[in-house]
Amino acid sequence: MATDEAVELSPEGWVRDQTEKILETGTTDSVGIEGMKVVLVTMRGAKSGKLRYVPLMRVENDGHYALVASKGGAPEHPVWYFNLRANPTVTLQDGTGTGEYTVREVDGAEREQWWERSVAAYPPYAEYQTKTDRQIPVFVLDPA
Ligand code: F42
Repeated sequence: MATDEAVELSPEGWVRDQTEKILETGTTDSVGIEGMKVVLVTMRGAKSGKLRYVPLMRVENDGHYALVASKGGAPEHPVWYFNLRANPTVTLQDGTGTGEYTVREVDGAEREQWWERSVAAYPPYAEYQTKTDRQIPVFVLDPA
């Protein structure tokens, strides 16, 4: 992903603050939610074509990651869900390391397995699922 391009930050205060802290310190280990780890994903906007930073919980297994489109159990998908559907190549920063990944939404048994890993990494996801009728989407990132 091009690095000389400007990257947009979230308009939402607390998300923007966490993103700025990661950028200032150079590591995602400088932030977290109740002690649980966060990764920083750079993706391209579906409509604007602009690059965007989206911090998400860290769900990792054997070099692959999951991204959970929970939006705190909101009735609608987060906007970034549609960005990933349109542009499935991302950069992910975990700690100080970054890599390029191809994203795919998973279903069936594969989703179940990653959902269990996601809830293990961040237990509030289970509660978020009870708050909404939509099934919370799970993306898996494979190294590009
Ligand atoms: N959100 C999650 O859903 N899951 C997580 O695991 C998670 C963890 C997390 C950890 C730390 C942290 O700081 C935030 C965390 N969040 C998590 C919140 C997450 O980063 C997002 O803020 C949240 O999911 C809401 O996503 P959203 O994309 O709906 O955010 C809105 C507020 C937003 O950024 N809107 C932008 C804006 O400018 O209004 C839109 C940006 C955008 O992508 N625009 C597209 C474009 O083309 O550029 C348009 C796309 C379209 O189709 O309209």
